[in-house]
Amino acid sequence: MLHKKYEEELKKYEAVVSRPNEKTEEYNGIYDRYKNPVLTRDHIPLTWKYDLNPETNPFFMERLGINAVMNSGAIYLNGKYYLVARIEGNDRKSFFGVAESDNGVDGFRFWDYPILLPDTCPEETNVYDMRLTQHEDGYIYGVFCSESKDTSVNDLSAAVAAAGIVRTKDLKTWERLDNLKTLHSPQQRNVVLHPEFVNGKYAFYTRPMDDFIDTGSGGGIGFGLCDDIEHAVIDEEIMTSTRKYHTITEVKNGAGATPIKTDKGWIHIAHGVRNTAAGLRYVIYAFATDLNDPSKVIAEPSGMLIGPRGAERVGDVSNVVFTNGAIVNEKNEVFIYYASSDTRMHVATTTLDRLIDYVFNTPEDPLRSVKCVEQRIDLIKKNLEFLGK
Ligand code: M1P
Repeated sequence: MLHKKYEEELKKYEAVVSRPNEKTEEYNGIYDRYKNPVLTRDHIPLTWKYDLNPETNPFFMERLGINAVMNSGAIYLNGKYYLVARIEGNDRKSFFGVAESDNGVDGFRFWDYPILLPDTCPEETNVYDMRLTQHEDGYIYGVFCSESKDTSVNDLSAAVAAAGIVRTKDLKTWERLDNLKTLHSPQQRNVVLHPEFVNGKYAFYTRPMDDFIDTGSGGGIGFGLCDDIEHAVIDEEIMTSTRKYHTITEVKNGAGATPIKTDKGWIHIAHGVRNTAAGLRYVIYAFATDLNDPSKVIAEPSGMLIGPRGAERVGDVSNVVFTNGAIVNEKNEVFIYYASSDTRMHVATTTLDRLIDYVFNTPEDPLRSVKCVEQRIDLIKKNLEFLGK
């Protein structure tokens, strides 16, 4: 017989996963936010946390609790919306699970089991933040952070970040390939595979780092080519969107969603980090690169696209929004999936036309206050003239 608490908790779980979502009233003309997160720790099936047998779990206790559900890769397949979420157990270790929805804004349910990646890296301690790329070679690739202890220094917290690579055709069977090697960057995180071959090669957006937390000499989001995806090695990394003084990317930035192809260029939705007295602040920004040379930035709107607001500002790592997945469906509706404060997942929706307009017609950051005021006065002047004042 099942524990009576099971029925109660199951009802709560069903209420959360079947809760309809709706847009908030916040308006900016660029995208809509939603009232409810799309995935939280409460979306984790009870079977992942409890031992349901009253003989071995008489108090109906969580045996393997879940702390957070966040940074998710996203893909649209056969009319369904899939998130490959980063799920963090109470033990701090992250792993991946597939959640599926019919409409992309609510009803996300995890499949019965999380993803068990092939255990090919004995030194790997933690995995997180998978980016999904439907590549023109026919595979869906997942590129994620593979974290190991840094044994070269006498510091218990020292770690090394590398880009792990897996591939699949159905999100069920995953083949693990060699981790990406970048010959001139000691560490890598936030690596994204470009969906098309570039000059006949696989192309990656990278994030060169000297250290696990500090990017050090890493100047921004890099780009590099490799011949063999099964043993991927990048020699030269060139810079795309760079870090800039006194901007939202001053401390670091990193590629997010797999770039979206449009008539005007590849649209990238990435994250930028600045430092504050309250700690690092992560926001989401966008830029575009050339269709024929996806490393060449051709537009970069000023400032952030999405910043942490309201309840999003609070969580395990507060004042953070982070994206590693977006979907464009056949109606050219765009779903930007983002996590807040390393705790839960949200969606912001827009259309491809709006996103293109935002990326290509929003002025660039002029980098100095006086120039920003001139930029704004120019806008006000045009508006007042338009209003006949
Ligand atoms: O805690 C905020 C984010 O920090 C890291 O991002 P970055 O590599 O740019 O510093 C990542 O670990 C990410 O998972 C996390 O959300």
